[in-house]
Amino acid sequence: MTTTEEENTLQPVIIAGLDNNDPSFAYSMEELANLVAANNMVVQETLTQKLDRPNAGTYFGKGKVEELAQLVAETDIKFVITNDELSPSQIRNIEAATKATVVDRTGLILDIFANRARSKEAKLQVAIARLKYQLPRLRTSMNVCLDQQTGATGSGFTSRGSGESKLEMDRRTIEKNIAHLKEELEAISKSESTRRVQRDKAGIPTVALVGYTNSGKSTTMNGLVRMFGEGEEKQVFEKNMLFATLDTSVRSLTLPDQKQFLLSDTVGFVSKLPHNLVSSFRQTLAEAAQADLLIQVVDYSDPNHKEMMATTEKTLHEIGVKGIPMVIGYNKADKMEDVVFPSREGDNLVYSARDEASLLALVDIIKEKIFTDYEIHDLLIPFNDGQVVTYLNENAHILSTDYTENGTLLNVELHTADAARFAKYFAD
Ligand SMILES: Nc1nc2c(ncn2[C@@H]2O[C@H](COP(=O)(O)OP(=O)(O)OP(=O)(O)O)[C@@H](O)[C@H]2O)c(=O)[nH]1
Ligand SMILES: [Mg+2]
Repeated sequence: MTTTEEENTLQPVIIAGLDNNDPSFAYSMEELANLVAANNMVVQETLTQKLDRPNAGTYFGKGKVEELAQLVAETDIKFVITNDELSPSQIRNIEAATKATVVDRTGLILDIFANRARSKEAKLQVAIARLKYQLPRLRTSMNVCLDQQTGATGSGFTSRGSGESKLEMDRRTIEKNIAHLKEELEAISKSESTRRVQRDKAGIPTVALVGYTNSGKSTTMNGLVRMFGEGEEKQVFEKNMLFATLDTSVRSLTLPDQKQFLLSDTVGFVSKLPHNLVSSFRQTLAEAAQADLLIQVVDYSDPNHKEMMATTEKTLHEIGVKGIPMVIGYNKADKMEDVVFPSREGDNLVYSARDEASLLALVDIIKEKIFTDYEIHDLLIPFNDGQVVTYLNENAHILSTDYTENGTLLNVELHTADAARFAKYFAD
């Protein structure tokens, strides 16, 4: 199918937003258009209005609502997507005036997440967020949010109509469902957090990849796993789509000098990420909150990358991630002209996740940041204590080996704990 044919089968929508002089307004409308595309719809018309604050009843001013109604009538487009989250009555009022289905930014993002969720945990998290979003909206466009979409190829929202009565649930049922889903999620999360505690105990440092959606987190993870994974061929899902990955995956990496760390890939961010989603995904995002180091992956080739970085910082703040050292990885440098990579700028790196030299440079930075408690010593180990040499070969970085008449002389970089343990062999 050619692109144009594909576009013809996509659900056409109008996107509409209020410009309250926020300098990032144009960017947020662009982002909204990308979210629309991610939900298999296509923006056919764009309507904006300069207004300091939204009208309490109709979001837009009266004249603009009329203009929107006229546009809907002329174009026969069935969906209007707004750039902000609206109140239930605002949605109702615009729907009444335009006869179109109004979906706000939050509803749209929830829909994309619902389509993308694969693991049980992600599905539960999204389901809870959707039900919470729906509670105050019971009498409005509830079935837009309730319909389980059939798959990523489904075009746009399932429209209202025939299924409406079937889908009518009362508030109590929804509340009961939320409670039930939360219990299920908690059961899964409990085992997750136990696993996390066990890892912490093992003292293995953890590094989390964070950043805007589609910036290349999973590609970076897969590259590093290919190079340093421990027989873990398992690659995470990477794709040119928003919110490709909703699950946190953790992989163990061992570097040639035996140093080991855990790398996690986390859900991507977008601006105005719905509050309910953030709270639902808190457990998933805990991986970032408990990391020793964050690598913020940025799509350097995107002209909006500065806004995306601001969005990432804001979201991290919202989910309570603070005080963790962060390195910025300016990714996709291969897509840019005249940019030399890998190139290091302080602790940050301009790189490409598809380039091995880049990934090695990234590993160098990670090493400097997380392996701070290592020391280099000369150790003279009597031949009788051969098991110590074996241990160090497996758990430390041997820089040189000499066989003297008194035993094996090693120049070795080892963990502080091991240094204390083998201090009696020190020869320096
Ligand atoms: N040219 C180029 N493309 C890249 C690079 N890194 C990632 N990509 C592409 O960018 C797209 C998104 O990459 P992902 O790794 O899935 O991005 P992500 O940050 O995990 O995205 P989400 O899971 O959606 O948050 C994919 O099509 C990748 O192949 C790079 O260094 N260069
Ligand atoms: Mg990903």
